[in-house]
Amino acid sequence: MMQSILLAIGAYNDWDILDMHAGFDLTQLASVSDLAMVDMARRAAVKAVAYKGHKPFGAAEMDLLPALEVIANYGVGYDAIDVAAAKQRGVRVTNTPDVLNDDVADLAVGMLLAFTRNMMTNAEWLARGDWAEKGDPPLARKFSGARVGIMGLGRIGREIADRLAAFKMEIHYHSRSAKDTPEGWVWHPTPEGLAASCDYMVVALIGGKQTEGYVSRDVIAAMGADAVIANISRGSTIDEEALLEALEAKRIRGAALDVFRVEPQLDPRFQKLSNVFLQPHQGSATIETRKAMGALQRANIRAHLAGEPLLTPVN
Ligand code: 8YV
Repeated sequence: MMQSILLAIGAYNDWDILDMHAGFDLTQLASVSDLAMVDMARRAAVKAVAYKGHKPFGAAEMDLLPALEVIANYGVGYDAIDVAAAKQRGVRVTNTPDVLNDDVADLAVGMLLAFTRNMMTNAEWLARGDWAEKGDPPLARKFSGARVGIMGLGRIGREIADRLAAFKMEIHYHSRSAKDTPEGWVWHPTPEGLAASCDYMVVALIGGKQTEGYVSRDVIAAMGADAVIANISRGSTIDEEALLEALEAKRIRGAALDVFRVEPQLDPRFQKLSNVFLQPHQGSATIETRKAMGALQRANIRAHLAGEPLLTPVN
């Protein structure tokens, strides 16, 4: 019988590679776009893919792997993977939920604080010697006690809201239906209603087609002139053109963004703005969490190959 091969696609950390080498007959590929370059006989023996990346992994890619049984995604968001195409081919898909909730929530709060307390410009002020030369920098804005709106109160959204409740903030949220929350949290049935009701709006939606442009031009228009938007979900959830226009025209106070419609070549208009705090998709990027994500990804693959139930299945 042909030995089954694990195909690891993407830029992995050394600890992941070492573990995969120890446990599997491993083939590595930098990007899913290089799939056709893998020797056909080797491709035909691939049962499992460990996928790390945001490029589309669709029907065409799956068809290059005729023995494929499982795609284990490194990340909670699996919008890059065409789950319907996988289902059609009897391919199971897994992701890495929960292990990254704390990190993503920490970053959301950190970005909002960094933005609203001018931490980046203040650090630059100090580094340039302006403190001694010019005195104190311009005053920042207060964060604690403000109204925050969470767009999408899933597992990550909830972690963000719990943290912000400790900042004495008034918690508003929008999701399809009202959730079981602590007393006083306000549910908004429409995204526009949420946008109109908060000083800070954090987008924590799931990615993919169903939320494409969910934070629409109308939602952005409903935000107050003093409001700030943060996004730690996917760039696709926001109408990016409408957001850029609002930021350029200073129709809203600002944005704290970890994700963009195109990554890593984000729209250069973002880099020209002074009313933003930008991060290069760092939500889950800590050593501890990345180790946990890799471990969960491999645990799913091992479970599948052993005929055991998947730990965190998507389909
Ligand atoms: C990425 C993420 O997986 O979990 C997600 O959905 O977006 C991230 O954790 C990470 O950037 C590796 O590609």
